[in-house]
Amino acid sequence: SNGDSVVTLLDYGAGNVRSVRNAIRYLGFDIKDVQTPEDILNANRLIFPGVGAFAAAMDVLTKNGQVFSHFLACLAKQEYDGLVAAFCSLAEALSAYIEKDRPFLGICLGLQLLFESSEENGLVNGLGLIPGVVQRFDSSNGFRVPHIGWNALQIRKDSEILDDVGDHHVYFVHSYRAMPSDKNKDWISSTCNYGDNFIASVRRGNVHAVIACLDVRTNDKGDLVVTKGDQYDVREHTKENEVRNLGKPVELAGQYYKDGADEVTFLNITGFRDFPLGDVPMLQVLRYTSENVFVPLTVGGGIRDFTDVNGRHYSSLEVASEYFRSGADKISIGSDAVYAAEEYLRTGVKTGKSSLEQISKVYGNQAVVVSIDPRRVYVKDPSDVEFKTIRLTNPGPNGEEFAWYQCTVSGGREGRPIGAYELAKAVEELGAGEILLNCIDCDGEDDFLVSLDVINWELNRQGKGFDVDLVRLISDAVSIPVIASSGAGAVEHFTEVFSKTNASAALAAGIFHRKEVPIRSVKEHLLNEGIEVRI
Ligand code: 1PR
Repeated sequence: SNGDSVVTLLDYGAGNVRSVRNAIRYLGFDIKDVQTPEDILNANRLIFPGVGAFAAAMDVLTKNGQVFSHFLACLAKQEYDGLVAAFCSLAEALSAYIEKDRPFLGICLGLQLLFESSEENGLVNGLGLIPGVVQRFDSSNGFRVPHIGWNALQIRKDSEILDDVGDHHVYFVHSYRAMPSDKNKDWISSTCNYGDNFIASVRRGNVHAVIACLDVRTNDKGDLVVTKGDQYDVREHTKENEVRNLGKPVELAGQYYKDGADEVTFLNITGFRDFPLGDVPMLQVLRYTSENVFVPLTVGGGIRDFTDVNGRHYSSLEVASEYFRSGADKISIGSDAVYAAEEYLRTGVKTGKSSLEQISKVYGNQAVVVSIDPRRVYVKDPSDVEFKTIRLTNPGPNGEEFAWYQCTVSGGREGRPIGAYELAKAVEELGAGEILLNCIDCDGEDDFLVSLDVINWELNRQGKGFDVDLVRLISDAVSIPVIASSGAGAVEHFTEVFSKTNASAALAAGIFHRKEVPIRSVKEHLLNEGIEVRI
């Protein structure tokens, strides 16, 4: 019922795809046929066994697949994703689906259509996702065309889908192929030699990342330390009430890099009240870390316009530039993105002046992460609130079946009148390239010695896994990558979030700092569970 046993099949009626249907059923899956572009957007996994000619296939794909009655039905049911799909073609839905890095298998023409164009029927544009032109084999060198028969693949990069193919021999029947080039080399997973070395398979994306996060702040002695909160409270529950000190930022980042972290994130958690450019140690942490850590480094905290005590004004772009100059690959905006999204939703105008818009304009979307710090608000009836609610897997303390996720600023101190769903969609439009999705309810360790209140303890989600309801809501709402964060307590939690949601990466802090679970174990577990990771 949750779609886990279903494979969506894009059969546009041009040929025989029975063997593909049989194979899917043999593997124990049910088949859902694509009827509308919306079926593509809603698929959990999609197979496109292209058969026939390039031009005819593109013709079908680019026609508007929707009928007016479907549009009216969506309108009546207030299914707005359906409304969007009503205006898009199968080709647009397919491109959006693949660009979102959702599970996709294209076979034969289903692969060729991803290229820029094909010469099969004169020059016809393809979906343009992979650089290159599909051309006819050159028969002048003595090789018969079409190329028909079994041939061996030369594996170019790990592609587990080919591992079980006997001796890497597969059967070909085709006259057209795309050739490897500098522009598409990152895509190629295998080639085959038939007169020339053509592209036999491509593979990209859908590799999940594990990110180590270091929340950094100055402790009461003035040292910059890695700390970790419980639901964002970073002070020890002792008489001294000190800031929890879990180590030195540069050392820990280096350690996590060696342990196999795919990315490292620093969050300067008091940046909202301090001025980051005055925080020279933080910039030094970045400089030293980037000398030895060769995975992407993200830094967040305090990215906003600021006027110092001498009246000198610094723009958020200057703050971000200094972070980039010091070694950051991406910057992350928290509070300021909430204000920008609120204003955008209120006025409907993109002013271009927010930190988010300015930084993404100069450094590119891929360099701008928006960090969301939502808190769950239980409601009995979705119509009680103006924000997007979800039906909860685990009901609330008073049996509430719904919740919305309220965005906060200043490290969770202030709740704002905007939900995580509304924020995510707005910041995507304003230029965010990625979303770091925290959840205050799930953050940190479940310290039940402190919370002796039994009901609270039972409801406590800390260390019990990512908030799958929330991650699913947001990762389905936007087409930029979403990093799931908060609540990881065991290796299984990573598998859960990757298998049940469209998160591209998962971030954890506490379990790594407390040395409960090494990063390597997380990645080995994911690999054993069939989830692709970089080892
Ligand atoms: O608002 O632009 O100055 O950015 C401040 C940044 O600092 C935001 O990204 C915000 O998330 C972060 N932040 C502020 N206060 C805290 C705090 O903990 N008191 N930390 C804080 C956020 C949350 C996660 C954490 C995960 C995983 N930390 O990043 O690492 O919840 O933890 P877990 O695996 O132990 O559950 P601005």
